[in-house]
Amino acid sequence: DEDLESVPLPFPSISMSSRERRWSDTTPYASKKKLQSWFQLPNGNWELGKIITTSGNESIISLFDGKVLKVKEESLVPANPDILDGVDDLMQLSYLNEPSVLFNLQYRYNQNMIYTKAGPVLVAINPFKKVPLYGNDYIEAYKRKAIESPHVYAITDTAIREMIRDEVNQSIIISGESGAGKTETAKIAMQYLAALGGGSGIEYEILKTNPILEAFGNAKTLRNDNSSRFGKLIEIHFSETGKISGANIQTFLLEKSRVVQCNEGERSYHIFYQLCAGAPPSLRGKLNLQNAEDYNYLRQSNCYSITGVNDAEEFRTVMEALDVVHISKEDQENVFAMLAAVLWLGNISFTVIDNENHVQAVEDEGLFHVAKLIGCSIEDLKLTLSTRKMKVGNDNIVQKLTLSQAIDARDALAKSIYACLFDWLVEQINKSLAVGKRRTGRSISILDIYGFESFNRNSFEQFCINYANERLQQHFNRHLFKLEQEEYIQDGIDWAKVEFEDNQDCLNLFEKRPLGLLSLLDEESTFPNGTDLTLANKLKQHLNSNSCFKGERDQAFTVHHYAGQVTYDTTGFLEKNRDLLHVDSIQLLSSCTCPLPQIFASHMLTQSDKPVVGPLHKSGGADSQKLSVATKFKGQLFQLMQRLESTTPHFIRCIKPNNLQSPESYEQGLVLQQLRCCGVLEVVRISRSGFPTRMSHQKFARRYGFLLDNVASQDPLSVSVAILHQFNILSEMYQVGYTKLFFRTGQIGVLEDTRNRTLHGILRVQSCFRGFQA
Ligand code: AOV
Ligand code: MG
Repeated sequence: DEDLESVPLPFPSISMSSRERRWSDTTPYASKKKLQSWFQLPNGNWELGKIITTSGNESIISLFDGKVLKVKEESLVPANPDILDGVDDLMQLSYLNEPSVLFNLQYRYNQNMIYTKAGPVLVAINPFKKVPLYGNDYIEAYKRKAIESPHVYAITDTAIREMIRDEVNQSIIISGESGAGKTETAKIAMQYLAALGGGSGIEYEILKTNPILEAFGNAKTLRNDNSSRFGKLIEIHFSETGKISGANIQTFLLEKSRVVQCNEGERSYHIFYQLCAGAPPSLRGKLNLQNAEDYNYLRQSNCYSITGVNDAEEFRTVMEALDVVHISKEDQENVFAMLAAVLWLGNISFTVIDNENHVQAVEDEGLFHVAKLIGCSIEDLKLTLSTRKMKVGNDNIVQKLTLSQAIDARDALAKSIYACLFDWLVEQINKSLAVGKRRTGRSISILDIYGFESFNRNSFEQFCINYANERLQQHFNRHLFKLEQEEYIQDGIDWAKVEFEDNQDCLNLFEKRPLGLLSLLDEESTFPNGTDLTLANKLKQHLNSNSCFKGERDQAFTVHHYAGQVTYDTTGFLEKNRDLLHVDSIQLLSSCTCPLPQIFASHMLTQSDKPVVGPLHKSGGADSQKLSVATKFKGQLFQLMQRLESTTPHFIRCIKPNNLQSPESYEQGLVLQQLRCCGVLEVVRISRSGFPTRMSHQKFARRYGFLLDNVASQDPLSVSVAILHQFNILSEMYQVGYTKLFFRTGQIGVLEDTRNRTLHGILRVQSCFRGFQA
């Protein structure tokens, strides 16, 4: 241990850029004897050992299982002294390197301490089991600050306090790969907000939006049994007294292809299985509901249930929740009718009617039930699914469809109905949660989007999801690295620059015009003769020199994302990006006697960005012109980022310890890869080497000036300096900038405590005094 005393704190390295070396501290230390050290085993895992002797550039180390090895000095990485085992902020580690961080997180994880701070960021490792960290007792303890251990509650508490103190809106931004725990974390944060800001009853409604949106927007994937297939920003508003006054939910790009198609072992949206399993007999009768196995759309993936989940029970929870958010029984029944209609659509089949392979929908129970459920005639439905009205010159003609065209028309209708239903539900929920007239404009937003995904086969959906994650990563980088560095430089502060993995190049690959992925995709989508193959060739032709891009065989391409390489298969890209619904289908919906299809049709028409070319009145042939899916999504993401920019962000990074959704295993390699790619370790480094807390001279003087024994000057800078001196804040713990004071982590805490104690004292004296007067 004496040896350790003499080891200097490693100083941030300035120019190590290679990924592998970024986190190995380079402090020469191995000449010290008996030091604990990490040694990397051939399988990549790290093991702790003690250095026995060192000669030349070779060391003899003994591992804890008794093995003694001769190793190259550079293969050793310094370990921290035992006293630092399991520290709750990685910033406290003397040696900041990958094995030390991994070990620290694992040490805590093994004791159910799934939360650890990495400087300003909260790291949450998915326990995949119930951990005793939640509920009213814990909420109360965090509220009273009786517990200091890192937690979602603690970060949410900070957000509330800063919202009140600084009068600035806050955001809690949760990121991580698919299955890492974002949605659960978002719910835990909402729970805390509801407990602290509750009282009006609206908080209960807000919590009940979760089972509804999860039923309609989550599904079982190969990565996560409850995977979010949409992005969500919930903005929770507060009144002047700090009570919740309402909320607003914005959703992003629901994966609608899942309604008509999903992979082996995955499921469609939960609500379909819940409805089939849990609908009460009267509803079953009205909707002619069958078992999930009887519907083609649900049958194709060969997966109907999720271990540990009772769909029937979940259905009751959803129905109750719909009541709570004031969706009338009548509307609820309409919603279920739409779901049943979607399911029956998938059962509609076609027969060939001529020798040109044209088809017609078969008049079987599928066709019959759909017509009944949406409220149209069987004949109209049959025509819509089997023909397309065209305008050739001045003539209106009716074109018959081939089998694949008819199936596309049918599936497009099913997807549209479902996506419209989802949007409509969110709209109803927002009406119910609407912030009253007494809005203060103060809010805390929680962002929970679909996490980074990489499957064996990746399609348009993964392309969009991973693009969104790329944007979010940029926001994270901007706040924690770029802005930080810029602010230091602007204010004349001297500090060591930390290298971080900037993902700007990858974003450029997506967004650059005219030669970026999105532009080229849109261009090809507007060409009548464009196909997924011509798209792939075009991408390869224009982007092959881009270092984030690689053309692949067949019609595939690879993108180097911040979180790893993903190969996308362009099959289906154009169709999904165009996302066209036949005018005939919109026309059918608008003529239905049921209220929801009518609403959907009018939405589709008003949402198209250019007027529809004579579809409804004249029998024109054009499909409704609208923005492509990718472009619309990009616009949404830009808007989202703008909204987040105006808030103070609080970041939570969710990590999954294994790919099996299992509580038992902690795979070092997997955790490390996530820590590396999302820059958690750089954040620690920057926080440790930097001055994360800052306050303008004015604000600092105003806030703590009254604590001064002697006030010699009114000038904010002089007052600030006097405060720093009176409280003996060590000079290496702060820097005085041109406009602001910069503090190392934890320094402002001392002053805040004194301030609170003093204020408390003053209040007590005042109330004693009043009591005395009375
Ligand atoms: P995600 O939101 O990050 O994935 P979830 O929040 O759905 O991931 O978490 C996946 C599963 O992990 C949950 O269903 C729980 O079983 C478990 N889990 C996560 N956090 C906790 C926790 N704090 N305590 C207990 N179990 C937990 V995705 O939506 O797929 O990107 O698109
Ligand atoms: Mg999720």
